[in-house]
Amino acid sequence: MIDLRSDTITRPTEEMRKAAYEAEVGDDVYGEDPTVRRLEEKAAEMLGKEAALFVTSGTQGNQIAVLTHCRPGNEILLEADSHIFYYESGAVAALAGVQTRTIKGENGAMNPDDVLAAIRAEDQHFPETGLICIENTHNRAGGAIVPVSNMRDIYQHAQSHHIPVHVDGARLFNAAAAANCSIQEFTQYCDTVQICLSKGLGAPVGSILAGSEEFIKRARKWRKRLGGGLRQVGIIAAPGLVALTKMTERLSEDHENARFLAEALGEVDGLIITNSVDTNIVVLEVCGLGCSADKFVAALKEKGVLAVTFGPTQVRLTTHYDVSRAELEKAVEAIIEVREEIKK
Ligand code: TLP
Repeated sequence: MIDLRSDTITRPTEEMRKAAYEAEVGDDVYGEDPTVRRLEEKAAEMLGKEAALFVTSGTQGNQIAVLTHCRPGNEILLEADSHIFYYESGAVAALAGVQTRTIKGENGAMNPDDVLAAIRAEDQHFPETGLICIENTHNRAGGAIVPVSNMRDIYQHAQSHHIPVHVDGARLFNAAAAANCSIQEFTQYCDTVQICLSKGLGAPVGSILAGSEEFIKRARKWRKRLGGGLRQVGIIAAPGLVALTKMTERLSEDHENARFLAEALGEVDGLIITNSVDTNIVVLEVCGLGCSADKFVAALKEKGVLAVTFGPTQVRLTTHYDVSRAELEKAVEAIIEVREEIKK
């Protein structure tokens, strides 16, 4: 199978497996796991923040951020198609007791003026705006990069109202690689950031939440409350360290591969690429074939290619280090065959 469902599906590299095997461990709830400590220190340094926390998943990192920044009854501002709003099972309502106010962005980027206008004034009728969330790269916008200038403008508005900014940076290293800049260009314009080790960076498990010392101290408590305080967890932090230190440099290969897919498929009659293909995601519109995304994805599976539906007639293809150019060439052939069969 050629698996283009997500960059989450990668299996750990040999180096990661070896690092897991050899990891020096201790009880991390006692703060005694040296590998976790190294990972957290390295992540904080790379992200330009005082401290970092190793968490089990991107969702857990985002939820801990919301729980730590907000109080029940707060309102959070976030993009209308953001992962926290769209794909986290309503967790911010269920866990943090906050309400969401969504802002429709363009290519995943909220207009800073819209964000400013949505910040609540002091009034007993209104919820307090507790947090602004930015997603970069933006998944449902097809891996689009939210520009540094956009983050800067939102951050300035937020600061002038004393509202924290959290970045869901599950794929922020993809943004930095594609924009050819340091990740700190982006993270300078947020208070906290969550990055995933288990997406493009290929680790089997884990995310990082970074912010100030004081924030991470409180976040650690929320992680414990959620049952995320783990013990000899160096065994999974070790592959995470490999991900962070060895896998960021190669992300542009995934981006080139996504462009290859987009160019090859963009020429096929009846298929439209709807995203800007900034990074490792290609979104295919199949309505021109008169079929649903479900039908298209099922037919593609018969040909040995896995993709996910991304809307009623949209299909997402994601490149990652476990898929080669040769496999992508085969995937293009399979997609063309499926198109021909559906057209008949
Ligand atoms: N995204 C997954 C699915 O949940 C949709 C994927 O295959 O793309 N933030 C962003 C921007 C994400 O794309 C994801 C995962 C997460 C957070 C959550 O990460 P995990 O899966 O580790 O909880």
